[in-house]
Amino acid sequence: MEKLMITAAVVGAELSRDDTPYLPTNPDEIAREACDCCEAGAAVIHLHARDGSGNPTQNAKIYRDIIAKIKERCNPIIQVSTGGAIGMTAKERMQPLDLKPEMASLTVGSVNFGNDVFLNPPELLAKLASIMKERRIKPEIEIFDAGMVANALWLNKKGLLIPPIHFDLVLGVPGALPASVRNLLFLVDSLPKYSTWSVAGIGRSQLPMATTAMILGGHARVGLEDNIYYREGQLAEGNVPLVKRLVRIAGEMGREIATPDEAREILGLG
Ligand code: KMH
Ligand code: ZN
Repeated sequence: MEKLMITAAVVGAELSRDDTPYLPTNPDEIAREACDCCEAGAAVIHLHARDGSGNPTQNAKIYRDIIAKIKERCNPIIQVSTGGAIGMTAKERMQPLDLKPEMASLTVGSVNFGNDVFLNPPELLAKLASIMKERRIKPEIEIFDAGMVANALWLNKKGLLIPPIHFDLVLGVPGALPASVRNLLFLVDSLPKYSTWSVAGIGRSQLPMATTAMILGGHARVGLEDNIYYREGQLAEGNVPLVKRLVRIAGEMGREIATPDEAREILGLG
C-alpha cells in the first residue's frame, strides 16, 4: 500500500477559544501548531488564517506571514483554504491563491453546514478551478455530499482539473453526508480511476473514518478544525495528540507514514 499521507487541519474558521482552549488563534500559534504537527507526522497542512484577534481571515498578507513562519522550521505541503468562513464573499475567499501555494482546497458544491449554508455555485467552482490551473496550484477537491462528485467530474470535463485528481471526503458535517463506512465506500467507488483521496471525519467520526481510510489504502485528515475531542468527554490538548495517535495506529497496522516529500510524489506535485 502507498504510504499514509496525514493532513492536519489545525484551526478552521468556525471555532473559537470558547469551544476549546487548545485552539491556535493567532498567526504565531497557527504556525507553531502546524510545525509541531509536521514533526509528529503530518505531511500536509490544511491552512486557515486568523488575525491577531482570533478572527478568521482570508487576507493574503496574514497567510503569507503564517506560511513564512512555518517554512522557518519545516516544509509541509501548504494547502490554503478557499472555503474561508461561512458568509465570506468569493473575492475574499480567493485571496490566498495570490501566494501560489502548492495546494488549495476547492469545495465543489453548496451544502447545508450546521445552521448555515456553505455556498459554492457552479460559476465560483469554475473560477476557482481555472485560477488554480493557471497558477499550477493543486486543488484538493472537498466532497461534503454525494452529488459533489458529479460536480468534480463536470469541472474535469471542462478541462479545469488536471488528473490524477485528489479528493478529500468530508463526512459527518451536520446537514451533509453522514459519516459511515457505507457512505465512504460509496464515495470512493464513485471517484475517477487513479484519483487519490483522504477522508476527514467530523466530530466523533474522525478516528473511525481515519482508520477505515488506512485500511482501504486512502489517506487521512485530522485536526481541531474537524474535531476537538480526543475521546468522548476529553478535549484534545491541541492537534498534535490527534496526529500522533494516527501515526501510532498506522505503525501497528504496518502502514508507513509519508514525509512531505513523499506526499508530494503521491500527489504528483512538481
Ligand atoms: N469553513 C468552512 C465553511 C475549506 O477549507 O475549503 C469551509 C471549509 C472548507 O473549511
Ligand atoms: Zn477548511
